[in-house]
Amino acid sequence: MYTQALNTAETTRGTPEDAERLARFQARVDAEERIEPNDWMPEAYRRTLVRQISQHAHSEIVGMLPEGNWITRAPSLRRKAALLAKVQDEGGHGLYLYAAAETLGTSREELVDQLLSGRAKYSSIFNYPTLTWADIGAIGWLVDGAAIMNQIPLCRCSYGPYARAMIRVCKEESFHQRQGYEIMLTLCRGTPEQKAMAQDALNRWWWPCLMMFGPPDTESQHSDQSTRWKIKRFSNDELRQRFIDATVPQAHYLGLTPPDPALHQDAATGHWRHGPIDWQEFRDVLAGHGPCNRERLEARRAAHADGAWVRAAAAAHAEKRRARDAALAA
Ligand code: BYC
Repeated sequence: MYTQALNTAETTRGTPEDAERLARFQARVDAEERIEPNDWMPEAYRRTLVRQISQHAHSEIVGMLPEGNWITRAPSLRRKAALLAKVQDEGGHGLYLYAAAETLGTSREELVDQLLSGRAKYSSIFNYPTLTWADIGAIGWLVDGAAIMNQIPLCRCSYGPYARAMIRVCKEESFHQRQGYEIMLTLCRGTPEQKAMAQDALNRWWWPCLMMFGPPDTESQHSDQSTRWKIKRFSNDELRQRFIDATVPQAHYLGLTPPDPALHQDAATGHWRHGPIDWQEFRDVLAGHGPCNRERLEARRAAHADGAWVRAAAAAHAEKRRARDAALAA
């Protein structure tokens, strides 16, 4: 339905009416009004949102895998319960986000198909392995910490369904970040071996976390337009800097050192300045050559195949209800 409405709008591209509609749309965005699913929107705005929201949804779903790997090996019942809840939260975030993308006229099946066929992107961070229990602490502290930094501004995104979904997601991410930091704190106050494990996890996750924010501003393709549409409120580099400024003192409190010999605090501004990021590694991971890309997609494909009977049962149930309702209405 929405797609049809949008296609009709697109066919008038270039006419004075279309220019006026575009100007009205931009004025609404500038006035901080929320754009809702039934409102007119430029096709490029719709496509940008479907791209970003679906990549975000895929990231949540694939993001369940590295941590899911440790549910059976969590060191205590309490740790296991918290990790299980966290991974379930991520599944829930994926579902909200797919639902938000569906309000833009795409179907869940289409989006899942894009992920499983390898055509869709998901966050680079989830292509790294979780080798020790400390990685679960590091993911909560750093990956969820980076996600919060990126997602709090998305609560003010111009597209209503995405912005509203982000409010609950951010509340849950904030609990995830705290539980991760608490795991790190426990390890850092433990034996020298446990502290070394925490440092090793920080060494492996630090740089990939900085890459989560996306390419440097000079290379970001979508930032300018997304900022004009108030989908993005801050640039990739601005959010990366905020994350570093918040996280370096937390690392120091743990007695850990980020693996960057060039990291230093700018005396004039107080900002922590980082050394060069290996953007070639980022490009390789995006091109499918990260340490776990293949494993992640295989796991998702297997999960999808294993769930085929659930989809078939749900479809049969829905069909039965439809037939019963039709019989009652007749
Ligand atoms: N990984 O022009 P740019 C989470 C792509 S947190 C992979 O700057 P944009 C979670 C980008 O998509 C992680 N791809 O793009 C946390 C674009 O490719 P296409 C998910 C990346 O959109 C804890 C190209 O590079 N969070 O889920 O303006 C536990 C050029 O980039 C990455 C979100 O998705 C990357 N790191 O800005 C469990 C938040 N970075 O589409 C789960 C919402 C960039 O042209 N997304 N690319 O082929 C965003 O805020 C923005 O999309 C980004 C990129 C900041 C990620």
